[in-house]
Amino acid sequence: MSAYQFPEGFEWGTATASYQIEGGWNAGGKGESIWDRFCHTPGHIHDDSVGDTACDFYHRYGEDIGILKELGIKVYRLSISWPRIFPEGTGAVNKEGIDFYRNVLQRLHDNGIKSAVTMYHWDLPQKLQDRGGWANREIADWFRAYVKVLYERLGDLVDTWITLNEPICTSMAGYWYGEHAPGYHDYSMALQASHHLLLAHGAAVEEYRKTGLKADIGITLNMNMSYPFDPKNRADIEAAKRNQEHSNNLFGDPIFLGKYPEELFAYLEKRGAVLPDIRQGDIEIISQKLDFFGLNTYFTDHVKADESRWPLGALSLKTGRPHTDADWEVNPEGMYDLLKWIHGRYKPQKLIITENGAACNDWVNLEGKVSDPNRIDYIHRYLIQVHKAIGEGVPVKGYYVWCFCDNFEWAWGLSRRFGMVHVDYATQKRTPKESAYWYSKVIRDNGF
Ligand code: GCO
Repeated sequence: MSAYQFPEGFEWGTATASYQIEGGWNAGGKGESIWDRFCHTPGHIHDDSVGDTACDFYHRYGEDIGILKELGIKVYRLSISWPRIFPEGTGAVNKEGIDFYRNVLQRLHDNGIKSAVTMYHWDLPQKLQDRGGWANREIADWFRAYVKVLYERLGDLVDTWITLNEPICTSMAGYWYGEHAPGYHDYSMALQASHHLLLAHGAAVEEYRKTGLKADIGITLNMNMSYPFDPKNRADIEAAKRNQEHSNNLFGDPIFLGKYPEELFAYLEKRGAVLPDIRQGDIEIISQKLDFFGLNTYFTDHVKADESRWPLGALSLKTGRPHTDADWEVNPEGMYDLLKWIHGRYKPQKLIITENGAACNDWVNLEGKVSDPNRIDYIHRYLIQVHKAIGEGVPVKGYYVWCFCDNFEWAWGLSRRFGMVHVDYATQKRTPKESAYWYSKVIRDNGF
């Protein structure tokens, strides 16, 4: 028996996303995505890299699934590239795209690995961006038509469905701070896009329930705790509350409580933001019952009140705690606090941690190995907190490490390594890091 034993059947997994690993950006009939366009336009990516080839998963999935199998991974989370299925966003289905994902899913199945499929992990067809993307309300219908095809053509091979990944990043990073595709800087547009993302999510759930498919369906939200920088300062306490409502409740409340956070909306309006156009019936579509809550979490925020920060009046500051190579604070207790907070507020019947992990400055050493003790320590510490929360009744049923392999980290390009498997981008050679072997043993022992 391990000192930290996890419940029987705990789903140990690892996650990836299409644009970050697949490459083959114009192979097999795939259409252009907003990330192709964004990366091909100079000035957007930290190291000037592009995701054209990434980890070449498009051609090397067989090898990667072999490594997953060797490590004993129980669940593999991957995403579907919308423009691989619909090169034009809507209209004709690209059969080669369907075949590619069927082959991947079949291979996982044959190796006894369960699949968790995200239907949208940020690579929108460029053709739909040309029509306004997430700022256009019609996108809920475009998404509905796309997911219907996924249910029909892949449904027999998928074990878990995830509608959207981190919709707040799609809206805020894409339409407000412009760090992500399509790179706009308009807060009110970002709020409107958030509402359309929620509508699209609801449309996907509604469509799914008509299919009779038995797999679970949920959504992946990224959340984190916001603590006041000075816990005795009234203004900091309020700024932390606003910050947390913005990062957690903006999406969590409408989905799980059927209402938008009113106080936050009142504050935003007072500050001059234009609130989204919410129509009759929208909230009902958005708040349908889900089978699980998918959580991505990495760090915590320490928030100081700062009027000059528009619109939230909140500034996140460092506190002297350790940081990963992504410059994200290592704060495992934040995982425990967050799980308790989600459980208390939303009471999901089932929770899966669909992403957690660390970027580290790894390289292959003289012996051909990759030693990554900080990643092991990070995962170890966070899992201790997950275990504690489970012990107190939080129904966490699975944990997926982000990421299976090093990959294209969005605006950071190839400069941040999150993988348990090292990728040499020049040769595409894979080298499992020490963390991969460590995690493999955790899976075998169902604990540590
Ligand atoms: C996200 C995405 C992943 C990231 C990971 C590390 O959270 O941004 O889901 O695609 O790569 O989180 O930043």
